[in-house]
Amino acid sequence: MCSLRSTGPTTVNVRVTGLTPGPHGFHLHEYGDTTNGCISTGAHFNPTNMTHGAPEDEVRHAGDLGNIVANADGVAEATIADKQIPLDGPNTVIGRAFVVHELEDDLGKGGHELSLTTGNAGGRLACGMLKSR
Ligand SMILES: [Cu+2]
Ligand SMILES: [Zn+2]
Repeated sequence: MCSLRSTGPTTVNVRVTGLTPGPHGFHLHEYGDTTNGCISTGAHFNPTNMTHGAPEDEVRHAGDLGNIVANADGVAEATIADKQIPLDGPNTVIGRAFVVHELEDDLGKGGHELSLTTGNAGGRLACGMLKSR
């Protein structure tokens, strides 16, 4: 059976523990590959060849999901609904990976040399592959 999904948003329920309190960049990266840890997940998923931005921006990577914010106990919980991360079709999230970063994602507006590629979000703390259902 094959199923096609319309262009409605995909909802991601996030819960990450053990973080430092505060914002952490959260992205969908290109590859669902953790052979060498989170570095193997490649760059931000970017099928339309855009620069890095905020989830609400017109110009953004499809994988740019902004920041998740950890509370004083180091727990970040979020529900993210986004139209650029479909479950089916050529730009599917399946086979890719979510990555949580060390630092806050500046959403492309920080003026740092990495702002327009990674949001200057620092190292990769955790990642998780998306396998097909
Ligand atoms: Cu990332
Ligand atoms: Zn990006």
